[in-house]
Amino acid sequence: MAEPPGPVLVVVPTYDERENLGSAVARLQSSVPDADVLVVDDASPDGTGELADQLAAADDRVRVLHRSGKAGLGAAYLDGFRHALTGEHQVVVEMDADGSHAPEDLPALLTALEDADVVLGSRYVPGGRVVDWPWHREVLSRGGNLYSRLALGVPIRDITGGYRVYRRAVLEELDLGGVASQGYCFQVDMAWRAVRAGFRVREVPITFTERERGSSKMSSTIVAEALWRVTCWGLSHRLGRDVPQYPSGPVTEGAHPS
Ligand SMILES: Nc1nc2c(ncn2[C@@H]2O[C@H](COP(=O)(O)OP(=O)(O)O)[C@@H](O)[C@H]2O)c(=O)[nH]1
Ligand SMILES: [Mg+2]
Repeated sequence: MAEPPGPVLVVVPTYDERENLGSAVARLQSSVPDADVLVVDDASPDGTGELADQLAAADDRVRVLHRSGKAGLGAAYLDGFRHALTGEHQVVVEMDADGSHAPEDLPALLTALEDADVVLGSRYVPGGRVVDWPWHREVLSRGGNLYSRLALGVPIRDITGGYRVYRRAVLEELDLGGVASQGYCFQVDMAWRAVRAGFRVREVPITFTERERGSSKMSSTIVAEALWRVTCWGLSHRLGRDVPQYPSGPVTEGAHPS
């Protein structure tokens, strides 16, 4: 792994992940020992927040942000990012707690940051894989990606994925207060904002493995929000209110203005 451009913070949103959090953190620490972890828990009824507190008490690299109730993945990440920007971390990672995002893939994502500002872990570029996902989830994911790609006109193969790495400057520059996405379309929103701001966005293959324990928080409300928002963004883009230039290919190399 090439040295990342500074200290790394991995933000892990949790809702009822008590059975998964311990092993996700342990795997992360053996894969990237220097990384710090911020668990963002939405008052999980199963006690994930208390487990996170125990992990934090036992290890300086782990900290916890407790939120008052379930308010969606987007809101949890936004709080996590704001917290990250109060510290010294130069690299901020998004990773699920359920084991779907293999911590063993993180060194490759961090290495790709050498010539990128945002690195997306991608299931749908050559070398990327999905393991054990029910067919309807894969159809939804591939359909969501195809629709987003066509609506927004971005050549990103996996814009909905939630395993990614940001340089601190990206989070500092993007207007996080203007991000209204609550559910999983938060991921599309952030990538779309980064591309429009001219940041270099790269995709790196990952293996995504369906969770073995606990249950998914995906819901029809989350799908509806994504469909609605992506359609609105695409329409305003096509109506010419918002027309960035995109190079083609799986790697989006924007020219950041600075
Ligand atoms: N803090 C917080 N975390 C959430 C929320 N919804 C989902 N998550 C977490 O986000 C990650 C991805 O959710 P998951 O249910 O596995 O989605 P799936 O992989 O698309 O089925 C997991 O770590 C969840 O615990 C939420 O409302 N708040
Ligand atoms: Mg999952």
